Amino acid sequence: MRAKSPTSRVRTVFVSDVHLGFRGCQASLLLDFLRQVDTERLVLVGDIVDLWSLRRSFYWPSLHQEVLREILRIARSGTEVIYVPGNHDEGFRELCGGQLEGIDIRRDFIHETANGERYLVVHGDEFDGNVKFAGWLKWIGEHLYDFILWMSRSVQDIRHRFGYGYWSLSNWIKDQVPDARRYISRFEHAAASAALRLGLDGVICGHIHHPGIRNVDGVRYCNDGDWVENCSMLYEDQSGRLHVGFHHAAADGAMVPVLSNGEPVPAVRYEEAA
Ligand SMILES: [Mn+2]
Repeated sequence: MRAKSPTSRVRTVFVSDVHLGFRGCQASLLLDFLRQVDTERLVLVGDIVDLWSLRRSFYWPSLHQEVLREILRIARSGTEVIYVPGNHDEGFRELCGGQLEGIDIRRDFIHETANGERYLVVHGDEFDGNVKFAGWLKWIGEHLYDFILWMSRSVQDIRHRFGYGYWSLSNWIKDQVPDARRYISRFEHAAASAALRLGLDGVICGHIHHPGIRNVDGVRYCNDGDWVENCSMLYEDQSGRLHVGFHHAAADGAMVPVLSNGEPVPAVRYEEAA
């Protein structure tokens, strides 16, 4: 049941990179989050449905259908829902400018916070062209990245079985491999420069499955992460401040998910932006 108290209500929630139709999607955690969250505006920042994965092998469990149903229910219940399709759900970009079941579909848009700051909201694959990332990541490409995510989940399952905490192979690779770090940093600069060109205060995007809020080149770079590994979102509180949040559920105390820094994650955790 939703707790509809004015104190728990947030102004905006941004989620992306859900990848419905992909085995790695953490649909049950997302469903749990969507059922609890009370927001005036919900922004879906792309890669909500993974059409690439569906084309490779059709996978559509009822839990994934349930996530779509919950989003439609949120839209009907008076929350403004905006959908910015990404590259994995590029097929929906044809519908940009229109409405579907009360959901506004946009290629990108400018979000104004309660304190008057203006942010470019865009999925982020647009910045790949500006990112001349060398060797490693270019070589592994999209398919191998999917494989790494799958490996990461398998490692996680094994660790879970043996009583170890949450650990993400994919996040570990992103932290360890210099090329991956360089790729992320170039992506952040490309995104920041788009905001700078438009004279905005910042940019809100997803795409690289790496949540965080940072000051980059004098603007605010905000990434809402994903629901494959991080189960993260951005949210704007009533005063207009943006935060990164993580949603993890501990199953019967057997597994307490932790962040990459080793801190335990409560059932719902809203992390203050660094
Ligand atoms: Mn993407």
